[in-house]
Amino acid sequence: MDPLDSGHTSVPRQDPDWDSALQFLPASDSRRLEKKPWRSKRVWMGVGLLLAAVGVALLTGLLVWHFHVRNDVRVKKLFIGSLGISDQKFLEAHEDPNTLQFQALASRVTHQLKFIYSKNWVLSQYFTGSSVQTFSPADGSGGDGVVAYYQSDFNVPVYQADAVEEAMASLQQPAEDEQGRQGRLLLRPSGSLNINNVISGALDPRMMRSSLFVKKTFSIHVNKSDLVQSPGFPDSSYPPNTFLQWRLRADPGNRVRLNFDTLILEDDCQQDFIRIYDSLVPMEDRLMKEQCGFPQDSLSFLSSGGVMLLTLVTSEERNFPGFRAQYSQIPVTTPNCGGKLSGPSGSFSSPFFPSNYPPQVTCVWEIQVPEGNFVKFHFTNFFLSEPGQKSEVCGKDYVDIGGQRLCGSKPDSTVVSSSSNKVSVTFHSDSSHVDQGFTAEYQAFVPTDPCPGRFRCSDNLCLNKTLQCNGWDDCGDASDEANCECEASQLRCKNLRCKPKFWQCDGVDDCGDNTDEEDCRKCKLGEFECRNSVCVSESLRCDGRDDCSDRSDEVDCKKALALQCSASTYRCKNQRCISKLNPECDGEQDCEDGSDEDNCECGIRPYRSSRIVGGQVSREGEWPWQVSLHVRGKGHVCGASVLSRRWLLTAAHCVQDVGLNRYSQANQWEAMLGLHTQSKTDQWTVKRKVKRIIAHPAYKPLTYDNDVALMELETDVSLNQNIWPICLPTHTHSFPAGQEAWITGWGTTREGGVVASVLQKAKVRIINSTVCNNLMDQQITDHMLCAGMLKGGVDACQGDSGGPLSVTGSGGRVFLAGVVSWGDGCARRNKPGVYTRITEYNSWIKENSKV
Ligand code: 4AZ
Repeated sequence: MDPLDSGHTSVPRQDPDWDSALQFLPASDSRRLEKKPWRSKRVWMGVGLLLAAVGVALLTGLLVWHFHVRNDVRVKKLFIGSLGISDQKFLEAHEDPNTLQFQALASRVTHQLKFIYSKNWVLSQYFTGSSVQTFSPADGSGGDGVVAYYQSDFNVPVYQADAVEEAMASLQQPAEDEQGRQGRLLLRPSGSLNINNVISGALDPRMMRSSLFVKKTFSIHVNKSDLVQSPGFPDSSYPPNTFLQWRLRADPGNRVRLNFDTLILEDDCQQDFIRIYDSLVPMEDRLMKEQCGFPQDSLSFLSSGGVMLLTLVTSEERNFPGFRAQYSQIPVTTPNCGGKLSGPSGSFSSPFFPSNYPPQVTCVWEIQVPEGNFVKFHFTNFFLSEPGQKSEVCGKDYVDIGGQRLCGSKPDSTVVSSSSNKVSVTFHSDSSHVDQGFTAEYQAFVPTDPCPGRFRCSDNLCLNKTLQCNGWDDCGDASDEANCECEASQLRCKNLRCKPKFWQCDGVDDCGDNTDEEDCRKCKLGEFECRNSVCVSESLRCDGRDDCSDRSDEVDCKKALALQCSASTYRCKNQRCISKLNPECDGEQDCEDGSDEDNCECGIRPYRSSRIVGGQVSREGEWPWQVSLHVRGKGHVCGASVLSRRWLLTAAHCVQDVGLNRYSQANQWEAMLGLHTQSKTDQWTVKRKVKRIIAHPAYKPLTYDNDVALMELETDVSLNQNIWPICLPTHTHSFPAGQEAWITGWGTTREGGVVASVLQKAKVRIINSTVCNNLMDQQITDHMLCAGMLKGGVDACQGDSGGPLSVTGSGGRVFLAGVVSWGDGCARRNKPGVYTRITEYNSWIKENSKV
């Protein structure tokens, strides 16, 4: 080896005057080249050591934090459950926690729960205690067997919360398998209870809110039917920060039935809600329904067995009237769903329809039609919705027709056909979440001619032949409107439907594919066509100004820009103006100060249970702002709308003296609120004397200009499911031409006809004022608004005057767009109804009534 290769030769000269700059030797200096790796190795070792030290420190810190600090962050987990005890007999004393029998059995249950948890290493570490809340007899066991309802508490480190949930879920398997073999839970100390079923789940966190300072439980036997209601109902709102539960028990062999006639809660379920359980404790697995707001669907419930729990949770703010429900019991055996159905046609439905079906039922219908026929099922109602249900699988609640499963909700009627003459139909509901169910009709058909003498839709639905090519989709899949010969007076839409030519370019998509509104543009590129056909620059859209004069350039503007105030901008309470059209009560806060969402209890239908020319009968509670104004000795004379508990709005022409009739005098009138059928009052109807009438001072009897009047009731009315105020639109609220609106009233059902007994409703559309003015001989002022159907047939008529023209806003609340005022006859072609334009009277109404 060359000595120059030895590392020792690289030791630098120890020259005290050594200039570091001289280290940079030319590459050919071999000594310098050998010296450098040794120095850099030392530097890297230092850095490495430092990094290792930092790493160790970090790891130690993490471990300390993990085992010390994180371990200390604990959450309280509360599980609610039930377990069956097969070797005990239920005694009356088991309902009363103060009895020795209750306490003795409760103590055995809590011991056994402790034992069960001790066998699981996760649960045993964090379990803090159990308590038994109540007992009930086990269902269908001939008197033997008890169900214990319990609560178990765990104090769990945050990072173990999921593990505890999993461990609790693993206990949920029944203790015996299908062959009756003993399962894990029977691993129990000698002398313990024979537990046959354990179900539990974490309590909903909204029921554990620390703000809930009123907590009460009521125990009710439902063998005598009676009412249960929220505190204060109906005279006052329910109290804040409350958690109430009603335990409902039926006699053995019976189900609990609970029918709500009113439910008016805050419409945010995070705040106030009721929950109904198929249990005596709030177990998630047995939750039948959660409800808040003002539901429209069926509120009639049945338990699977003999118990039910109703809970009410309320928050600090926004308390509403509450609920009232009737409880009763019915034998478990009624109705006997399923069975054999034969013959060429028939019908069947889910148990208790239109009430919600009970949980845990299975019904099987064996249907047989004559040999050689197939069966067609027509579901006229289908509501089997359940959270978490996957429509491809239908693993929760479902209807199975010969292997084809249906679930969820189907708003249009559904038709399913078989390919044999025998079909088995199964309805199944699981243990949680119920819905209204279904009604079905079945019919045999000859496979070669499924609709003898009738029109056949592509899904095999049969229709009256007159419905074919009538311009409307009666099949539901439009097959009745395909391949139609259009008449000369009709235009052919691209989707092959025929529609009157008159409807072309009227701003409404009558074809359904907008063909009748295509090629109607008169405006140039870069211009926006207003609904009234005026062209304005595209740049003027959504600038907060009414450039079209019908505000249509400000429709569909998503953003609420702060803007300079103008006549057409919405002014917030803080005097700032925003560009969004109709921001009031749309459920979104648009003003900085939130004032656009103040006073927005109006315009909802608290509860819907189940003339006008060309209309239909309305459902009870569908138009809770509709009032019938009666004159003493004459009965119904005019309509009106509820604005508040004290004030109504009607037409000025209703309150004018006519000959000897002193209609302008308040004492002549009686207001009927919450009325559905004339001369048929119920617990929701309120009759009030009128204290004061304020007709608009500028009302002109000759022209019907300013046809509006306020009526003050002698005393306030309580709002209920059939009495609720309509929203008053602000001055800038837009009701553009083409918008859908509803007219309601007890007026005559045809020109010169007789008044209706049951409240009628009809759908109309707002009509462009310029078009209307031309059709109505230039008699339409800026204080009027036209609505109707230009083809005729649908309109308000005599006796509807003073009633509302209701329009639903984007947030679902209903606004009073107009008051029925006048017209040229009723329902005549090209003669729309004329209404008082309420946006023009917002200030006058507020000044006079303070609503
Ligand atoms: C009326 O006499 C009346 N077609 C109300 C509305 C209409 C016509 C007449 C509109 O009360």
